[in-house]
Amino acid sequence: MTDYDTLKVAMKSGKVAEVKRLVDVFLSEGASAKDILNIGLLDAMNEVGQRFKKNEVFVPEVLVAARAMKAGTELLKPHLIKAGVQAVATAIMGTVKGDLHDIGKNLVIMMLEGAGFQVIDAGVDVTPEKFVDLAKQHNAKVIGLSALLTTTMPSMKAAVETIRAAGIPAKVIIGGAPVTQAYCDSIGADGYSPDAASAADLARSLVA
Ligand code: B1M
Repeated sequence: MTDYDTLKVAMKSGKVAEVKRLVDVFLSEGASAKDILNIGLLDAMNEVGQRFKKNEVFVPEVLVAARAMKAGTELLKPHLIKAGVQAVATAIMGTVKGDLHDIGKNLVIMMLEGAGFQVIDAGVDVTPEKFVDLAKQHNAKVIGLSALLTTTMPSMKAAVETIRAAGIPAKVIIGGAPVTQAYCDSIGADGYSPDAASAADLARSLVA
């Protein structure tokens, strides 16, 4: 029998082909897709996230682990659908209007996916109206806003105001290098986190 530790090690070191091979072996041995996802892939991704938070690993390590997780998840998808396994919730994630930085946003997306969310990537330079439209369309429970420029922080405020005015019940979380908890409080967002792993923890706690 294959063991989950072997799968976790392969995932944490970003070995895409090995992760795919092990997922196939687990499936052929009769393991449930839900266990492979939760005990193997999500646990490993969570560990990478926690180590990233403590500066024990850095962006490249997170990116390779996330790529391996994606490859494993793709193989599990049809089995998860058949077994009726649902995502924790849907989250919309985008960089706010006027801002084209997307590396941090993409990391947050990976961590959210690692935490079991279905994530709709709204992209960069996202208008408040687009956040509202996507949240309605996908019945989102979380909307994540990223900004890297002091000049685009006001776009976060505009997004929060537009989302509230439209009556969208989703929790709005914000982050990005210039963003602070004080700014979050001042614009009435539901939460701030300084890094991608904490963003996933925050999102999970807000929908719990
Ligand atoms: Co830009 N840029 N840039 N840039 N750029 C910065 C941000 C800057 C600090 C550089 C500097 O001057 N030292 C500066 C901003 C100054 C300020 O406003 N305070 C700056 C500037 C001025 C600009 C331009 C205006 C430059 C110009 O054209 N004159 C221009 C603006 C374009 C625009 O957006 N309209 C510009 C353009 C660019 C590039 C296109 C060249 C490129 C972006 C490429 C891309 O994203 N695809 C770029 C880059 C790469 C940077 C730096 C070098 C790196 C940013 C990055 O990706 N960091 C940056 C300087 C620096 O940070 N050293 C800089 C890595 C990433 C993982 O971190 O995005 O902070 P970050 O995400 C973190 C956390 O912040 C958090 O999680 C992530 C990881 O844990 N986080 C969240 C992010 N979003 C979150 C959301 C959450 C929670 C956490 O909840 C939803």
